[in-house]
Amino acid sequence: MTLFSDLPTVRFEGPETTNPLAYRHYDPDRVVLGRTLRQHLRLAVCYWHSFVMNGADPFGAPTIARPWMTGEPMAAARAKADAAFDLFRVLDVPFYTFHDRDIAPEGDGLAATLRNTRAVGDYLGEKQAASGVALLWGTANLFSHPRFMAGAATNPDPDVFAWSAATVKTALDVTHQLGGANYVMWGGREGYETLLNTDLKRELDQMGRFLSLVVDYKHRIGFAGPILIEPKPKEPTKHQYDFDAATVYGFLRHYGLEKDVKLNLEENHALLAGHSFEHEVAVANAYGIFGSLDVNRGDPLLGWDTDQFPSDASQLTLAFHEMLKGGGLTTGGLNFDAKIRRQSIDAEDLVHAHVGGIDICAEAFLKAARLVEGGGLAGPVSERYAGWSAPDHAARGATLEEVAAAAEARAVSPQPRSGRQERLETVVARA
Ligand code: XUL
Ligand code: CO
Repeated sequence: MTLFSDLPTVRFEGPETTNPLAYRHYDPDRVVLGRTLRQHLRLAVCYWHSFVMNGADPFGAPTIARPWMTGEPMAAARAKADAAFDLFRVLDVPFYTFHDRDIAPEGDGLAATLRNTRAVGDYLGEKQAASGVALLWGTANLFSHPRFMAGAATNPDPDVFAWSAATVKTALDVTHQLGGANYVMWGGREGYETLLNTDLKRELDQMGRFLSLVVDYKHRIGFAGPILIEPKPKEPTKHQYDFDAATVYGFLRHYGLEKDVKLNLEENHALLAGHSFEHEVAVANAYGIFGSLDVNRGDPLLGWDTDQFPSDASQLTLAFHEMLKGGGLTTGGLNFDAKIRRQSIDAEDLVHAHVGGIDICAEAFLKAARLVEGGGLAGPVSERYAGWSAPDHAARGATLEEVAAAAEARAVSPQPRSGRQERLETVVARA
């Protein structure tokens, strides 16, 4: 028996249903743009917020108690896994994600901790085989324990760098063993509070070296999926090194890693960086490093990472539209890196949160697909740039003098043309 045993699997009942635990938009078998919604969306439940989060905040004690939060730690880890896979069954999601510390407890020292990770990894393998649920990505928690307070790869203490390497090696081994489609690295505390105590160039070099070691190892063990960096501009450190998609691309180029590493983009991280979610997806596509999405939202009135479930399709539609323009998801997926609020203490709150979030994703995706199918946006964009197919000076290899001569030879000066923004915004609103 788990907290979710009594709940049936949530099914698609269509937009008219009054059943709160039914999907209105997420019909997993519906075919759009040549693939089913299940194949397009590749939905994933995250372990940490759903099964580890206890509602504690800086002002108060935990509010959320689950059966697996007490007792012998390894038995509790297995009970947590049983409950997790039961929730995946209820939601009918194809994927899940985890940090090593979400699935298994710290042991007494490094070797014991790594043994715990591997042991629960074996147990998760059995759960996957029995359920058909697959691992979208694994990752390592290199930020919660005090040893990581000054960073993991960027720590001034080389022993923390080595400890982190051992931790990632095991998390990647377990992800590989479980057939994980990607491996994620969010730069937890890779950043700084003040330059007064920080050698920024040295820390970037350490981070570049760490990532190179991980990429080399991934190739040696034959892990086929990409390594994904998850950009975030601030929190927990004042200045995170993986600020946004463009910053990470510059970093990857500098250390020669742009072929092996892609991005896991998160909606509210984009907003915290002063970008829209769709901007980050477009930048990743432009550089060929789009990987996966964390689809949790922020709150426009709060300037931090609230990790809320999506509740408004319009916040995702344009990001999904950019994603579709780039060909859609391949190894990546849509991960709910989202948590219920502190007062949502019932297990059923987790179910409602995911059902609502999944439906919002489906609604936004279907709208994005209609925008692609309708061509109402693509046409005007190609028209806008149509002039570039004609002139000689557009040819690659033309020198500055040749481009200048072409401009001087033209009799008329270029004519301004409307950007048609409002017309296009209306196309989106009406899709
Ligand atoms: C933190 C965050 C992480 C990553 C995985 O803001 O998004 O949970 O998704 O480490
Ligand atoms: Co995230």
